[in-house]
Amino acid sequence: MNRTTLVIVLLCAAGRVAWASGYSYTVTDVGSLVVGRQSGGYGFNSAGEVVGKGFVNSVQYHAFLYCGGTIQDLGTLGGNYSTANAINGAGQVVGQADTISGASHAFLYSDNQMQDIGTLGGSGSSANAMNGAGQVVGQADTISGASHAFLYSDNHMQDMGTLGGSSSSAWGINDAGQVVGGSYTASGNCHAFLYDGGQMQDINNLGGMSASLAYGINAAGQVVGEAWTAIKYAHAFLYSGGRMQDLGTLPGGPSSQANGINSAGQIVGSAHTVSDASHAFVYDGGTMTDLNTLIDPLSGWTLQYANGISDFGQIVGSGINAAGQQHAYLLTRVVLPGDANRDGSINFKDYIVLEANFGSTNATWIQGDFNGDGVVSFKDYIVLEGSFGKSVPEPATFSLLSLGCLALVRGRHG
Ligand SMILES: [Ca+2]
Ligand SMILES: [Ca+2]
Repeated sequence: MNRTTLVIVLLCAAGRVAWASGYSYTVTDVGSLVVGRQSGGYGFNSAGEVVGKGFVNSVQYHAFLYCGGTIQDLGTLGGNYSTANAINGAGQVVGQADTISGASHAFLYSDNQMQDIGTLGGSGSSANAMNGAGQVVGQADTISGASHAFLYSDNHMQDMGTLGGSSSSAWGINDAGQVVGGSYTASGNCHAFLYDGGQMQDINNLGGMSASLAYGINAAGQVVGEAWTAIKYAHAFLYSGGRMQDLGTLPGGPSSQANGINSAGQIVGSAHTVSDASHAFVYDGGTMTDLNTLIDPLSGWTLQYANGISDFGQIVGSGINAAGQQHAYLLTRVVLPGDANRDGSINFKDYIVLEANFGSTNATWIQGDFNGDGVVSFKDYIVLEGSFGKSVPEPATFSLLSLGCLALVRGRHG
């Protein structure tokens, strides 16, 4: 078959009925520390290492680190409980763990050692996020007993202050050192903040929203979180370019919260459905989609919470698996054979990529080497032809129904 013939074949393929049976993500069960016990996934890095907490008996839970199919108990600071909230590219883990005295303290786990990073003079602290440079943020009790957002760097815990009220907490930090969280104001409302260059800025400017909390920030300084309306339901928000935008809810659901955003601006979180279930969502291109519609329904999973999304499109969270147990999960985007530009559709854009690189050696997927033999050849055309016209499922149609009566969602983790 010469190339002209192939173009004709592809044109004919394009006229066929669109492929409709694919799924956008595969689900990896992170497992549990003890067989039959629950786990939750709260953070991960680009290497696919996942951290969270797993029950070790009916009441106690420990921080875990999952890597390549193996799950490791990170222990505690001497007490009964610990939770890991974030891991960076260097494999450093942060969270909070009980000490022998029963106080919960922020920890930094590095080189197989869990280190107590202390408090701001009070009894307790917790670490919620960390960036690539190892800077840690969270909240810690002060000498006066108030809980303040902190920034921990170079073995020093700094009090970030508040927006004028009694307490604050920090939930996200990017590699530029910008920090987001929530703080009480002098008038007693909790407002999302962006901390940049030593200044804590109130970013609660969404019309009609009386309170807000920020949970995540990407490299471009875009912030996500949740904001409460006058009718006491939280909605996921995106703060970008000085403006806070309501991201809405799943169709018919009353509430949502956004937990993570990657450098491409894709957002994940959780939202209540019309039937009062908590479902993980991805927000991309202006649409909020229930992640449960983007996995194989035969997997048996119900994805309840999504806590982070990587620049590669991997998602970490917690849900109910086919055995009925709540486990941490890792979602990996399915790349369709022939999708050279990875936009979820196999069409002439991919053909043009392959055409441009035809005959190249030491080639990669994005250059058109779909069969992995290193050469862009007719074998790759055949792969492309076999998928031509296919695409991942379209996001569910967004519709607004009457609001249900549901409890307020609070806190980042499910
Ligand atoms: Ca494509
Ligand atoms: Ca090839």
